[in-house]
Amino acid sequence: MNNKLLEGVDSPADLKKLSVEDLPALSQEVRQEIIRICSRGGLHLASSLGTVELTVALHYVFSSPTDRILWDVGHQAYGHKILTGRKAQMDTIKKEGGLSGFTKVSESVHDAITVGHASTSLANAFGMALARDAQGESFHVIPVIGDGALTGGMALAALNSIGYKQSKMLIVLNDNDMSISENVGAMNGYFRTLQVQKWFQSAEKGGKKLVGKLLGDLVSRAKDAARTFFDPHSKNPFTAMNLRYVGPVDGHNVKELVYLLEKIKELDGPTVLHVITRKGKGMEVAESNPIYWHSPSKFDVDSPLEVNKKGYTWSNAFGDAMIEIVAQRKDVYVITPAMREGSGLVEFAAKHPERYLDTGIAEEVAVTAAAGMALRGIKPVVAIYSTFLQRGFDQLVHDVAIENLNVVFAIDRAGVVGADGPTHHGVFDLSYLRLVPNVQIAVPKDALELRGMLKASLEQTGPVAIRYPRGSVQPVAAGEWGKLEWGTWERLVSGDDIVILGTGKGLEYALEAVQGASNVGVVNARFVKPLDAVMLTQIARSARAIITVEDNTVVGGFGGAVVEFLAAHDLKPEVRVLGIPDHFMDHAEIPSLHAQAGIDAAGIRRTLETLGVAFAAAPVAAD
Ligand code: HTL
Ligand code: MG
Repeated sequence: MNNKLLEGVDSPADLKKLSVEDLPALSQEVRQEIIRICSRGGLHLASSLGTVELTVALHYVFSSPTDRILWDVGHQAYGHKILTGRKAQMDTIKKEGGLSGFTKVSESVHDAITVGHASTSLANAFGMALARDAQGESFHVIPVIGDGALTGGMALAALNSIGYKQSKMLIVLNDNDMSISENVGAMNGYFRTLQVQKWFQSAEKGGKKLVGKLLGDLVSRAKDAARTFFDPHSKNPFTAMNLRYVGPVDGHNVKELVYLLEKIKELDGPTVLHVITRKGKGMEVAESNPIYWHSPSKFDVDSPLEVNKKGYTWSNAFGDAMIEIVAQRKDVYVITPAMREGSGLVEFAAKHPERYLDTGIAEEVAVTAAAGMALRGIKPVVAIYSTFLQRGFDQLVHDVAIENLNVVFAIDRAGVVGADGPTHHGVFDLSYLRLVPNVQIAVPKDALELRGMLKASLEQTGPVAIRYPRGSVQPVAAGEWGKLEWGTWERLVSGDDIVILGTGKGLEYALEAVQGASNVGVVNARFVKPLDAVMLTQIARSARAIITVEDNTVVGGFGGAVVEFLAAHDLKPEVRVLGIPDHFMDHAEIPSLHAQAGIDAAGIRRTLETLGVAFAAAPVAAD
């Protein structure tokens, strides 16, 4: 592919040297480049394909870095990275040491915010606009938010403040009628009733004047009727909040977008530009299955195919268990905040729509709706990623834990998650859950234990969190639930000079680490709260040293719980706490992050050596 236009573009300033007539061709080059980069697999393809023309138009009309373009979530910003001087590094995206998969302030002056979680762009833009006005500056603030991200409470609450303060900004609503799954919600339903204003395309010819005049009229606050433009409805959710509304317009007509943006740029106060785009635009397979192509596996650019990427995962084990549980008891309800695919719930949602709720990207609603269900006799299971439950923390405390409601949290992607990096690592949940009274925390070592814990959690009083990592796990036959004694730990390797207490991934590594060591025990510390006080006391009385291993921050996590317990009971073995260090770990492959943290087998062995453990030489293979 000959990237003759793109070759000359190393910054938005270079882009502005092109003629408007060149922009469709440039967009095609950017699009082909995104496809090429994403063919490596594991990258956010479809979202970035959908924003190509929008990206080109925004950078053509506005002047980054003076003007601030804020990409919500940041997963659709590959084109933005390409056009803002990072073209040559794009092949490093999401690799260790390479570019982030999202926008990141420390990565480029053109990245206005550091993101990964959805729905933050509007409040951030609001703050920037207020700061600008407070300091007498005049740059433009342009948050770009997807229809999925707009389902988040934070985004909606920010609109309320923006409409109230009337700060000048341009909110671009990038509406492709998709989140990762099909988008949900009443507002999304309303958007579908709107038609793209085709007649606008005639602006290129004779209509330009008229459009210019009508946009001009929008400036006039007195003319209420002119406050919505293009929208056939006189009121919509935005105008109701005192935001000027323009749209919906075709998000793939780059020349039209440029024309429109240039006009809107002159308007004061807050304006919403509703842009209709197609997720996966320009790549046939991605347009027809944007769910798969949201983040596809490796593919061939010339003949892109879908492949089953991950084998059997912890998420699948959870989803399969829930299908069986719902068949056995009718009082269970599964809730996901917009993560049906990632949480292993595709089949569940299809089989049990009457027991399934997708709240959109609204973790707070997911948790508090679960509280409401629990108050009325339903057993809710909130399927949620560790990193996204951070959004639901107050709801967990205030709405669930105080009344000791039996809400089950199935916490997926616990631990470091790899290439998505610090915004997505789930390394705080053991700490932030452990400090909440009434919450019990379980960490399964395998799929059978997960199933047993899920089943038993529905019989508990009070909230239960079950956390498991990203990645694959051995499947278990349907009907198998194991024999779990709730609240107890399990000795897996005997030895009492030094005992390693491992949770989850940490346990897996501990089992590997003790090979060839003598008198080092390994315990499956599968309950982090409450701890197995009986077994821990026994161990602490006999062992010279205890090592705790967890895929969670060392601050206030499982190791912290053990140390607190020992101090409270005046038990004094030496203790080493291994876990994720107290700094934000960058993106890298999971094993590499575990090695950096020193919780992999080699790291545990090094710790054992500092405690004087010698390892038998590895057996030499006979020829
Ligand atoms: N919850 C929160 C708070 N943040 C994120 N990022 C997610 C969940 C997971 N997530 C994404 S991208 C995405 C979700 C739900 C869909 C966003 O839809 P939107 O954009 O319409 O805003 P689109 O893909 O262009 O259609 C990631 O983690 C990357
Ligand atoms: Mg969308």
